[in-house]
Amino acid sequence: MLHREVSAGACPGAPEKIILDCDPGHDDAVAILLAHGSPAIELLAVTTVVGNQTLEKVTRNALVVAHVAGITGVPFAAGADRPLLREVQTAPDIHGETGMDGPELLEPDLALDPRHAVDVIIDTVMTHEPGTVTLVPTGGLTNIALAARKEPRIVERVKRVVLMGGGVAVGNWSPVAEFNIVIDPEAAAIVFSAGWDVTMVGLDVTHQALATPDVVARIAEVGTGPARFVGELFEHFARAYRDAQGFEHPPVHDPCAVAHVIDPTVVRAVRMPIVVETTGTHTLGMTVADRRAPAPTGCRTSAAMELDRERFWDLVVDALARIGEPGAG
Ligand SMILES: [Ca+2]
Repeated sequence: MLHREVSAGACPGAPEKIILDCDPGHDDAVAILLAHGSPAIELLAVTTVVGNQTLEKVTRNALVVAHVAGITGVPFAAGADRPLLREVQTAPDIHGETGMDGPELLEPDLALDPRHAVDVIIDTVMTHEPGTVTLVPTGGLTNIALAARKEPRIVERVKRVVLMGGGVAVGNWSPVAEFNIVIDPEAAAIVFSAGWDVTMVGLDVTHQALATPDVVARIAEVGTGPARFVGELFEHFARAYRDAQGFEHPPVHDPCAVAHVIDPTVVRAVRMPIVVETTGTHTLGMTVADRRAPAPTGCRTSAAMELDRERFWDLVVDALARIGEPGAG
């Protein structure tokens, strides 16, 4: 816990309490590490959802990351193993057969929380002060939608939802739809329209969060086990994104949502109405954003439009440095 003490002077105010709902996933792994290592974040729980790979695989991967980073005392719980209505779609082209191809994935020695992820989300929100817990989904929105339906009081009780997904007029799984939204568009529609404050950290910014060689070098310089693990993740991720989507350097999507919670000036969002297309013939899963200013009174949705790339990677490198070498005392 040394890094928490070191951070005390550098971080004014109490850390933001978050629940990270994810599908690790290379970029989810970095999101977990950023949340764990940042002094501005208190990680209350990590929950998993089918997405990049099957629920079983992404849950195992989440525990692997916890083991690598020495995360203890944080509940990890498995959630939905399929979308609300649709068939399961995974992303082996990007994330490989394990969902986190690249590093050696040692058998994690951590136990899962016995509760369903949806109950962990509900219990955590309901046992904390109203307006103090931020939900940070970085996978499909199945768990979050189910939690909002099972315990509607969480909608006014959470501080806000900051999700990685969607994009303003940009897609990756279709010309107009992003993976996390299109794999469960009905769940996304529930989450975007629930009435809580939703910030969409989408492809508009995450396609700027590229793991370029200078970033890879900075992470390698940290020189610890977790940093080497990220380096090995990025090697696979770079190859996969080049082959599957023609990217010169891979976009590291999910930590952008965590970065927005840490510092909204690093990932800047603009308020605008956003709805999710659930019936379009060619536009299923599109996040339809109305950029006509001004946003109507009472609009509760925002889209991240601008990334301070330098400061974003500073946050990631700093978090890794603070995590240090788990188990090294
Ligand atoms: Ca993800």
